[in-house]
Amino acid sequence: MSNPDAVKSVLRDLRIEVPSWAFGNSGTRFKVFAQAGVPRDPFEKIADAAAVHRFTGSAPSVALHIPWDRVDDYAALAKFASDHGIALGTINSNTFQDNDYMLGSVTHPDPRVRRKATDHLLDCIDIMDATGSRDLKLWFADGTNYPGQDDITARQERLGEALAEVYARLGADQRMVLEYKFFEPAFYHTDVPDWGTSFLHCVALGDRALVCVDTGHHAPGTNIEFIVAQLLRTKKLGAFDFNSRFYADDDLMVGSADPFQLFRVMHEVNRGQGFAAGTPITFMLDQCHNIEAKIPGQIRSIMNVQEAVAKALLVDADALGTAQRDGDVLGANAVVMDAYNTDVRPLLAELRADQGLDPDPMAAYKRSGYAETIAKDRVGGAQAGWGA
Ligand code: RM4
Ligand code: MN
Repeated sequence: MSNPDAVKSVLRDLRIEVPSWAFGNSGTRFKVFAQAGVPRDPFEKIADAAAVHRFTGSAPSVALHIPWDRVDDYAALAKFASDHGIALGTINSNTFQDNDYMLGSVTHPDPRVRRKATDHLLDCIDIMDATGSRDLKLWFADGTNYPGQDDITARQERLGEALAEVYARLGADQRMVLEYKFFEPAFYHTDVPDWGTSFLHCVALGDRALVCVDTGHHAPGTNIEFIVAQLLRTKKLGAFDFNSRFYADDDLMVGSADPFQLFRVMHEVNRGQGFAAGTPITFMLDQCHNIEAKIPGQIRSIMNVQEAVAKALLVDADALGTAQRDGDVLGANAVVMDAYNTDVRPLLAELRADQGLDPDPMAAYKRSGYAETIAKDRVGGAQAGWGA
């Protein structure tokens, strides 16, 4: 697809979900830097997510993290979101911040702890019923630090049992997306370290269990686009958690560390029909803004995703196919590089103008005074962060 109208029409329908935790304070284990105007409760996080949508037109839903976003009445929270022009999206579970989980959650050797962790996942589905969310996102911090610490195989069996119980509880329109991460917080072995492990469990569960690719959860040099292509051809790609990394799970703004990698990923998504109407893929950001302002950090990230998608859509599929069939190595590579090296910013500015948006979302946000208003209004109370 190299026609600009077709590119615009895909971009108009592209929906990128933002994470509620991106609006709270975050940092490293060395220091969390508090910022003025940070939300003090889930409602204020939703208001900030709605601001990102107002300026980008591309972020109509916000993912929640339980228990960080626990409220008494989830239907009321969903109503608050819809009054602000957005919806509640993926429910992210948390089985990593309780003392009981020191040796694992659903893979823990003690059945009492496994029960507690599984019950939390079931509670998350109750919340999805109230919010109207489609996806339950599972990320397990489970693993061991020392050889021999626990039985790796037994832990896989325990994981499979817990997942089967949770899967059986899903409603007909609900799905489970299973994230993998190669290390951290466990250092010797991780129970869901790679796409293959996630894939095996999802295949065993059924059609509504799908793999989530968090771009930051790979070893340096991993060919992430290959994983994406493989999951697309086997119909097991359910979601992305987008972010950038230089070293570990840095959770930096997507497209900031390696925009070319993001483009290569988007090229495979496009090749695998991942942007087609009714796509099964949830495109989500999973980021933290430790030192930069959070709302514009999210706006910039959405723009980075849009740029990578636009460039991927500009790849001339016919020319590429011809060059590939002819064994024209340099020609095929040139087709891909021509698309990547196109400046798509004017096209995106035009699209925003067509949509009645400001062509420059960053400048429009700055001018809007929203940052000053929340800094003035949100005084007192406890600012949100990981764990609140
Ligand atoms: C994990 C993982 C999850 C996210 C948490 C906050 O590393 O990426 O998706 O919910 O961090
Ligand atoms: Mn993630």
